[in-house]
Amino acid sequence: QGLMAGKRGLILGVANNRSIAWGIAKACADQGAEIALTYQGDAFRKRVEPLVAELGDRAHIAGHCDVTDPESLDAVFDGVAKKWGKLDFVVHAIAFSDKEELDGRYVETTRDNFLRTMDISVFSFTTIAKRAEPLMTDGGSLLTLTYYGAEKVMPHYNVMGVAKAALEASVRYLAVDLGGKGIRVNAISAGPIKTLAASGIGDFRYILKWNEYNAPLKRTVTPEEVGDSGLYFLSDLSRGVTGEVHHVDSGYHVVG
Ligand code: 0WD
Repeated sequence: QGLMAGKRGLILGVANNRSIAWGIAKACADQGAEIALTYQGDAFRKRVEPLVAELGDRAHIAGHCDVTDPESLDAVFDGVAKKWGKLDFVVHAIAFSDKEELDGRYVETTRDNFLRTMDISVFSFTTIAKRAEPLMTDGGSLLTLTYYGAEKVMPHYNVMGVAKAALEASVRYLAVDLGGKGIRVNAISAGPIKTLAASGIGDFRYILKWNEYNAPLKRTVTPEEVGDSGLYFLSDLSRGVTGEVHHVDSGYHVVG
């Protein structure tokens, strides 16, 4: 029963119960999807296990996955192939940059952190799409998370803004590559939400307040709201939509 009945999907990037990926996982499970979640290392395993238990038999853990370690990605996709034999959707909610460089000037970015940020936050989506493609035998939906700092200069977002611009371009190229197989590729550009990843961004509380005062809806968004919009992209409701970057930001992008 539900919009996601019969659909099976892999969700990467749940760190805790405030993660955007968790908002999406709940929305999909509520509509009947079966979900596999990954965690990054043992520290996150303890956080993710009780969340998976909350979803009952709708969810299971697909294992440890660090996107900088291709073997861990292979293991996760092998596991999914063995258990399900196919895949209907994948959510990529992963990004990383050195906290020291999410403050001050973009021009100071080091080569090491630039490459690492691009690897974890951009290339990972492409390599995940490549691994998902052979499993999406009835078509499918791939979804990633981006931020307005890709389009406009936002304070302290720095190298992550450059990475998100590349991620949004990847969405368009992947949409063309995979469209012939009925695989759709989209991104949600979420407004600022207080999560673990966001806590690394300098002056984040100020950014939240700024959005609250200036966004048309006069408030910030929640992981549940991003989850409900995610449901649209992962379900057949959006079957005619691909290559899209959709803002779920209380409308901030029309004024910012
Ligand atoms: O305001 C926000 N929170 C926004 C977040 C606004 C707009 C977009 N986003 C994006 C983020 O850039 C990211 O792509 O949403 C996505 C999800 O982020 P989140 O929900 O805000 O953050 P969080 O709950 O921390 O989940 C991101 C997780 C990591 O957590 P940490 O706290 O360690 O950064 O991504 C995972 C990790 O669990 N992650 C990795 N997973 C596998 N391999 C890796 C890696 N190498 N690095 C980070």
